[in-house]
Amino acid sequence: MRIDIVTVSPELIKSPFEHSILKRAQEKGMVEVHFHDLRQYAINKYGKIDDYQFGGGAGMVLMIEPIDKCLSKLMSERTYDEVIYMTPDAKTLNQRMANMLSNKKNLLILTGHYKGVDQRIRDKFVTMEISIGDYVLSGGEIAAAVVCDAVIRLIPGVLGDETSALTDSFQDNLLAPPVYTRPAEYDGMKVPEVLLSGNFPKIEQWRHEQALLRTKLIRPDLLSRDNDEA
Ligand code: 6GU
Repeated sequence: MRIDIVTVSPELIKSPFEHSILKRAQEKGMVEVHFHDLRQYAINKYGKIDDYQFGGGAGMVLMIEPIDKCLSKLMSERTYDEVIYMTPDAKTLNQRMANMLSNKKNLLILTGHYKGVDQRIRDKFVTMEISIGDYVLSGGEIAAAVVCDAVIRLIPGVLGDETSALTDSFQDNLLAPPVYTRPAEYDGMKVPEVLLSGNFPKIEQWRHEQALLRTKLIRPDLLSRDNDEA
C-alpha cells in the first residue's frame, strides 16, 4: 500500500509513523507513506495558503489553488483508490471502514486546518470523508494518523500474530474481553479460574460472555447495530 498525506503541518503528523507497528510495516515494505507540504504550493512567496471565508465569520479557509495544484500533480502520477478528506463534518471512522481501506493500493489523504478547505476541493477531488469522533480537533493531522494506524495494522502480515487483529474490539461489534498475564495471584487479586483451566472451549465461551457483558454495560448501541452499517 502507498499512502500520500497532504497537510499544512507535515512535522505534526510524522512521529506516529516512526515507532512501533507503523514503523515496522514500512521497514517490511508493506506500506509506503509520503508527506506533502501544502505550503510548497502557496500562491505567493509569503507562503499564503488560506484566506477569509466569503459571507463573513471567524476562521480562515484553506484556498482552492494550492490544494488543486498539489492534488492534480499527485493524481497525474498515479491512480488513487480513494481521495480522503479528514473533517469533523463527516461519517465517523469505524472498524468496517478500516477493513475496507486496508485492501486498497493507493490512498490520498487531505487534512484540513482552521475552518477547513474550500468546498470546491471536496466537490472536485474527494471520494470519501472521515471524522474520527464527535468532538473538534485543531486540525485533521492527528485524525489522519489515527486512520492510518487503524488501516495499516490490518494489512496482512503487518501484525506479528496473524490472528490478533481478528480478536480486537469491534471486529465483530463486541468490545474485547478482559485479559490477564502472570502472576496468577497478586496482592490477593486472582485471575479468573477458567483461564487457568486449559479447557479451551470453556475459555472461548467465557471470553464471549465477558465481551457481551462489557458491551451491554458500556456500549449497548453496538449490539443493535447492523454489521454492514457504514
Ligand atoms: Cl478529521 N478533523 C478535525 N479537525 N476534528 C475532528 C476530526 C477531524 N474528527 C473528529 N474531530
